[in-house]
Amino acid sequence: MIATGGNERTYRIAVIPGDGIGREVVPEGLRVLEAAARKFGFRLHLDEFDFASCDYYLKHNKMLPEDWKERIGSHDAIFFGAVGWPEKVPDHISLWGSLIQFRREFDQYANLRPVRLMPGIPCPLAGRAPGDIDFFVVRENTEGEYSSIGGSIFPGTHREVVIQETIMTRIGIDRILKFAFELAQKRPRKHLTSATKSNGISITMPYWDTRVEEMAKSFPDVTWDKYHIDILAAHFVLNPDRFNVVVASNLFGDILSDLGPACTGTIGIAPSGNINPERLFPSLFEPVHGSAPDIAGRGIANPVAQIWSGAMMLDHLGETEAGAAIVRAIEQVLPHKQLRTPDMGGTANTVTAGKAIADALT
Ligand code: GGG
Repeated sequence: MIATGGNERTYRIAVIPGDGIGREVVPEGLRVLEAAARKFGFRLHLDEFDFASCDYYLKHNKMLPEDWKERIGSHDAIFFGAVGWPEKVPDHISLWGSLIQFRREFDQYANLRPVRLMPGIPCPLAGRAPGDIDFFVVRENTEGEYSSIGGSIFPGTHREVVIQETIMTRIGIDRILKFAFELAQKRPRKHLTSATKSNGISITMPYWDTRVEEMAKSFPDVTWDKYHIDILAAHFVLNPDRFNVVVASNLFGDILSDLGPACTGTIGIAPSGNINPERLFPSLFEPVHGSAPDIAGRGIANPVAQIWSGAMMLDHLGETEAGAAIVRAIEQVLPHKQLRTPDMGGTANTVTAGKAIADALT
């Protein structure tokens, strides 16, 4: 935060629209953030960057400039759109060259992903009303299955062998479990669910389970249970109302945090925070959805996930009232079909939906 004299608080935000619909939803996120800043008496100093996009890669043969850490590392937060355009750059190159660098180098080890049934959105599960589904997926964000350690032998022959390691460290598991237990402790139901696959993945996953048992001893007021990921996925669809905080490895957390919002009607509204809880580095806020090249440029992308990610960013920066007001504005707008985008059965375009939320801020 920059102290600007008087009572005014100024936050320096690195804005990275990225690819595809990221470039359409980020402006709507900024529209709402700026409306919130005016209303709640703080300022946003926005610096926009063109890197971490496939067009940048096509020009420079890399996703990020050499000095990217210096250029965004002292900002208060990063507001990110989406990355990936497989017809331009293979997905693993664009993802590993950008988002995963940010998560690792800025030690954003906690990926916080709310799943909530919002008013007005047709829920694919019968008999559920807003309030029934309201939980968080906490995804480990810096290790696990996303290791990039491995290799191949005999490439291109019938004897080809391809190996990729999973990394689980005691520090890495303990810190994400502590984050998740602390979150569960703050919520009324004080319950935590851990997802593994300890019968099939016989070394790393049972280790994760033992660390959960150990960590739980420090949180006697939090109840907890554990599931294998396969049956947990079934419960997400059949009984999503039973969850409160769900903690999982990098890959499992990524899958669950698409599945959860899909059970509430659309992943187009799902926000996320890639958090460095110690605040040694900027945290990054982005929609769970990707760049959706198939609908990019048509003006129909749902801006809600980006706008809600902005609310999470304000909450993280200490502007909790402004963050809560944005979520309320989203809840007020969504019941109106003419203000929702087509993925939610509505008729609005991206800009109309964004403006409606900015106007609804109270
Ligand atoms: N805003 C989300 C985004 O751009 N996602 C790209 C992606 O494929 N992410 C995979 C991941 O988070 O593991």
